[in-house]
Amino acid sequence: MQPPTTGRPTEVPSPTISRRAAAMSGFVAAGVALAAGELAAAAVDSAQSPVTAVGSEFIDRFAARLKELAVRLFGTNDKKALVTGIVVVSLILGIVLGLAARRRWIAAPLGFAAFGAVGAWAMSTDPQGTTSDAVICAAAAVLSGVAAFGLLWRLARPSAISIRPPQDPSPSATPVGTPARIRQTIVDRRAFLAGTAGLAVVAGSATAWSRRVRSADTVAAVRRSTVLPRPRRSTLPPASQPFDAPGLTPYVTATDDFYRIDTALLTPQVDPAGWILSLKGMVDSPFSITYDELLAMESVEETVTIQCVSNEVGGHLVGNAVWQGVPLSALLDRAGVRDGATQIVGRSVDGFTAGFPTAAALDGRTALVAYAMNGEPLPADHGFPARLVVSGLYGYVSATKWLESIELTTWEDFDGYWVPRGWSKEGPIKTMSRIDVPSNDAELVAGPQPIAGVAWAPNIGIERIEVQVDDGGWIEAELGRTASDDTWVQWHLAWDATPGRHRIQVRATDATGYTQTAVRADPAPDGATGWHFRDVTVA
Ligand SMILES: Nc1nc2c(c(=O)[nH]1)N[C@H]1C(S)=C(S)[C@@H](COP(=O)(O)O)O[C@H]1N2
Ligand SMILES: [Mo]
Repeated sequence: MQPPTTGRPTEVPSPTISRRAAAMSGFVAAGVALAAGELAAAAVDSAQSPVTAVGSEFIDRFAARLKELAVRLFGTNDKKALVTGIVVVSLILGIVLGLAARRRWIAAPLGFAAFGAVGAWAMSTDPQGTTSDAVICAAAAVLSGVAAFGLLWRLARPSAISIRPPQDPSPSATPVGTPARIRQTIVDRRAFLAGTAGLAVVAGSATAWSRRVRSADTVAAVRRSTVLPRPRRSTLPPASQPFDAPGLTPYVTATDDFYRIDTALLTPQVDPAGWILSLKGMVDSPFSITYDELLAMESVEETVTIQCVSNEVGGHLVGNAVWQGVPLSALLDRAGVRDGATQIVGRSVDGFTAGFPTAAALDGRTALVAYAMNGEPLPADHGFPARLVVSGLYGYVSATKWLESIELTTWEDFDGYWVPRGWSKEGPIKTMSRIDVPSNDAELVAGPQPIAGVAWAPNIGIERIEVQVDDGGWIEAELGRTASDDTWVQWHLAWDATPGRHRIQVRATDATGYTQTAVRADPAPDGATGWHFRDVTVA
């Protein structure tokens, strides 16, 4: 407590708030502000809140530029970590504002306003945010934050009261000259604690409720009631495979097991009722179609393996699914591609873009505006209501999810999302093979042991798989059946395992006659290379 500096000796010391109470007030008020922002976002049914908009901005602006981080960034856990980071930083800033308010109270409301401005700016510039939603959410956050701060500040401020000195029962103990009444400052600690706890609980429940509302898979219900049309043609997986080995990747990847890669902090929940797909740019007759119109068009079902450029040798960012959709060429024919339109750019509702050569859509390969995966409408995570699937191209240059427009432009005029972030403009999938069985560091018994895995060169096809154990010769493996050259192939080799430590390597040769290079390269900037190997011990 500060000693009185001026005035009469009996004056009450100027009421100051303890550092701890000030920090606590700022911390809780920041939490209230964040919660109010989430609540407002849920109330106006905005795809972004101030927090997620700042997170999305962060992804687009900084993190993606660090290639190493970018490879991992897309994992869902990292997205949670990013949101947690933003919340923690905000709460710390709240503490700083609380402490600053001890010197100049106005610092707190000004700080909250600045805070809100950042959130509003991020939301209004986000492809999934609107300026009006941004203003509503930021205003709710700032007003609630300042109100909560003001309330806690009042509760924390010592109040001056005058009390009667305690009456000591033994008269001799009463010093001479004790005044009849003294003035003291007290802090009602109970009220302050009740205030902080109450606000913290309210903020916590509001956040929890808003998060549930905002992350709800609203697409799930629509998907259930969607009846898929019958495709004109189906290139379906073979009914059976010639071999199986425990641990071998299934030929068709179950939708739930399919890898997921995207920059979206929250999976876009696109209501097909309000969705249209536009074909525009360098075309003779631009047009837009609704979800029902897309489903009414003649469709095909194709089995296609797609892969992420970030996949490491031996990695699992690759999957094979049966995709149903409208051939991209049918939509392009209807629009009439102009001469010189050398690039097709898919744009997502979340602002993501991917561009690939127009030639890829017209050279006869499988290129679809897909709306179904493995016999069901696309799940939200995989791009509902529609996405692109182009055989032979990495996802980052082709497979735009939550597709909103297809724009024809020139190769030079536009770079997709990942290109300015250091990834190659062209992204043909590199011929690749992977060992699934045995697992790394497996301990095997001597005798017959399966060596098996998958290999892929979508749009080209795999010609031959060879396996090498230690320094032995390359032995050709048996290949499984495929739906087409758009998919991976399972391979298998019966190995007579001999005791000792062994290194097993695999390499694929594709239908062009190209054999995978042994040269190890990282995924950046245009896909990993090298032979996958497994080290095992045989006893
Ligand atoms: N809208 C959008 N579409 C996107 C992406 C994205 O970040 N946003 N990522 C692309 C990348 S890098 C890949 S590898 C594939 C992955 O598709 P999947 O998640 O269905 O496996 O989606 C592509 N489509
Ligand atoms: Mo990717």
